[in-house]
Amino acid sequence: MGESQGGSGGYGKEKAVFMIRFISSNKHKYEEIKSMMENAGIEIQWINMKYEEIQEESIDKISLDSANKLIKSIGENFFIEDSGIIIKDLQGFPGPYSSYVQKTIGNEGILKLMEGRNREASFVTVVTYWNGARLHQFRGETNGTIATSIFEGRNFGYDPIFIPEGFNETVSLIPISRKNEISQRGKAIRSFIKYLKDSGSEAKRDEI
Ligand code: ITT
Repeated sequence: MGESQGGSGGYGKEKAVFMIRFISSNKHKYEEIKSMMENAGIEIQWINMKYEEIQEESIDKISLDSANKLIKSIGENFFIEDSGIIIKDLQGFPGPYSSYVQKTIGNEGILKLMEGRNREASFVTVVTYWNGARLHQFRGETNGTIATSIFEGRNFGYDPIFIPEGFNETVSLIPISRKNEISQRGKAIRSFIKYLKDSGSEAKRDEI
């Protein structure tokens, strides 16, 4: 298992009463999720590790497969999240390959591929949660367009080139609290929080 970092310290609006492990190698995801979940009174323990991902066209299926493989090694409740940017005029590319594409051709490469094309895109996040008995998935999607150049700001992945619907600037230039309100991750995490509250899961205090 990789390094882990608890979410102790100043809680958000409500005092944290429930702790869930979040498995990811991506610090930006952790920071966005931690802030949203702590505001709902749910504490996150970040397990900083890279897990295996199969090659598949569906982000939902990739996430389900990875979570299934993690159940044995993690043991107790945990969640992962998989995200991808889907560019319509590139037949959904990079989609499930978003991480690899970001590390290889990067945002510059995407802008080159976009020359002369329709710039509509959407960003998808799928959260897969193991509650100790079964897996649940929560999905969020945000539509937008690919900018014509890179706008440096908070340089998380595709944020410098993705303009959400209703905005005239890239996500990299939008305050993080505003990003959480409109982003694919924000939508998926809010459904996840609703499930935790509705199912009473967060009332069952986990041993920290
Ligand atoms: P995990 O360990 O959690 O899998 P990862 O970075 O490999 O981390 P993903 O495969 O889910 O995560 O993400 C695909 C890539 O999409 C990721 O590497 C980022 O470059 C990018 N990405 C994810 N969420 C993003 C967001 O909110 N804004 C911009 N880019 C994002």
